[in-house]
Amino acid sequence: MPPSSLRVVYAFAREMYPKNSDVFIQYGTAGFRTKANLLEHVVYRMGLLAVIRSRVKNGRTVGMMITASHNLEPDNGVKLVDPDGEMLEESWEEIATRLANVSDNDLESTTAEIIKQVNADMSLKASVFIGMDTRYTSPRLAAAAANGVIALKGTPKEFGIVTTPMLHFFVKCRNDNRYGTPTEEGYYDKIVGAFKAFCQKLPVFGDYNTTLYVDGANGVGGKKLNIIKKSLDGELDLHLFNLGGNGGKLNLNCGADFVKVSQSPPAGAELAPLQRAAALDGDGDRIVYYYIDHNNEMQLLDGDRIATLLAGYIAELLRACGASHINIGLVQTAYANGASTKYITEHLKVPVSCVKTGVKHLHRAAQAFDIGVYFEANGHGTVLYSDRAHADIRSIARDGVNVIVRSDPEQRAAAQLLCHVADMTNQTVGDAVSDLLLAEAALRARGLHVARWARAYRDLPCRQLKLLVEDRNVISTTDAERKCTSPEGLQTKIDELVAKYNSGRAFVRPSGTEDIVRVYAEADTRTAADTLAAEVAQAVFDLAGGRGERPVLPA
Ligand code: NG1
Ligand code: ZN
Repeated sequence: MPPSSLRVVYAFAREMYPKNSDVFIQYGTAGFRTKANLLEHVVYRMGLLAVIRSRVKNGRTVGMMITASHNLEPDNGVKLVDPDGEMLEESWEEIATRLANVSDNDLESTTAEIIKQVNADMSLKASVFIGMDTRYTSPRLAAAAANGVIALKGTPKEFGIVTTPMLHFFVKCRNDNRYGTPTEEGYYDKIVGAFKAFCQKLPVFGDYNTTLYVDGANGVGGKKLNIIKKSLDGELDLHLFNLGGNGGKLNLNCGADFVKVSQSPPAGAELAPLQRAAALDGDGDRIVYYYIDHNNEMQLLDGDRIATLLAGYIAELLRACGASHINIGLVQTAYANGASTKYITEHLKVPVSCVKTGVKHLHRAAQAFDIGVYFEANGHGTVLYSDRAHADIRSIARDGVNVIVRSDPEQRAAAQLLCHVADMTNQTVGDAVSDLLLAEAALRARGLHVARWARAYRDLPCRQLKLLVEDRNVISTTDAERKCTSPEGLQTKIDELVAKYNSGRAFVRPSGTEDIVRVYAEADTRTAADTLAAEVAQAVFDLAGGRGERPVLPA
């Protein structure tokens, strides 16, 4: 592109998307996320960067999603999606941060430097898919994204309001048409179609029933389920609430994050005891299950629980189809409940690895297995199948030919079910809709009632706290964030506190999405977990420069 036309680009940027704030903004675990009114110039610049990224990837399509996920309505954000439908490569996060923070005067030179640094051939075509959530600020930001793409002569394609995982799916399909068709219909055909095909092979039995209540967090996920609901042919009887009508506010007192962190049911839920229910987050990439027991207490089935359900069922199908050469593993973070890790290793006998918080870490670690199940405790996760696993399962399902043995009709039937399970899975990223269908499929196959699912193991009581400090980056961690290496003395103090409690475990880390430090604690009783969390929070406050009020111990 000749320099003169680039001048126009930056003049336009200054006119339309001036940098109106000096607040430093960082590309974190989930892209940029902050108050929506601080984001227009950032999103415009990310449109520029997306074009550069697409060209570095030889013109393959990349994605931009406008969302702040489970944050409240006034926030918004932008995440970039790589050509395989995965999160933006980590080494580009620093580049994104640099471009987002330069002054308007330096935008032109910095963009030129980046183009040189990443060796982008600016004569290539560039294609960028853009999606957004239901926030009222999203359309303006999506327009800023498209304008950024157009400015560098890329081609934007807007998908309107979609879930984050749908956009990831579209990007992958666009670059690899074997995976599916890059449209909303293509997504439903593949994922919902596989669920229906699965159900046709397995009639409902045992204690499973098809009624499921779903909290849509007043966001996009519930709206998409409302579309899907009509095509389920009675295989699932969805009762949706918190769909954004009646003044319901996005993620306010509802949604997966609220249910998980507050450990209480969402507003708007009217559930009979033992009724199975699920909650999505605002952009439809997280899901947790819950029910109200006979004591009127909520029982939570979080991401760990969904991971164990899926890993257990897939391992069973693998055995049933005689594909013991295909290995399966599970990936968690330090937030996984200790009881789940114990259950997976000792009962399911599936290997577990623990990685740093952030889906990109889990995704990468899951790729080390033939079939890798990964979930964060908060309900974000999926299952990945290697090409070899895919090919072998399909071949057993089709003609019984396996690299190891010739399979019998029962093995073939199990492989066919596993094919449907794989097709139901959005393998690009955690997807609440796909995970819901997967969990329902596994419960149906096992004739399992939600209360019996919950009895597989008992979660250790746990508590998460947030804490303000002067500079959260004074805390550094190691061992998949389970130990901290600074500030001095903090880990020793945490070790002392933990040692006082049965089954005690605690760790602290700076959040990647908020300006806070997160504290996690678990122990054998609710009081012990709450007290340990508060004691650790006090230690952080004292040793890591706490701000505001010192945390208090529970009464
Ligand atoms: P941070 O703020 O870095 O803890 C949170 C979640 C992550 C992940 C990201 C992205 C917890 C404890 N942390 O990250 O798991 O989902 O948001 O949304 O739930
Ligand atoms: Zn989300």
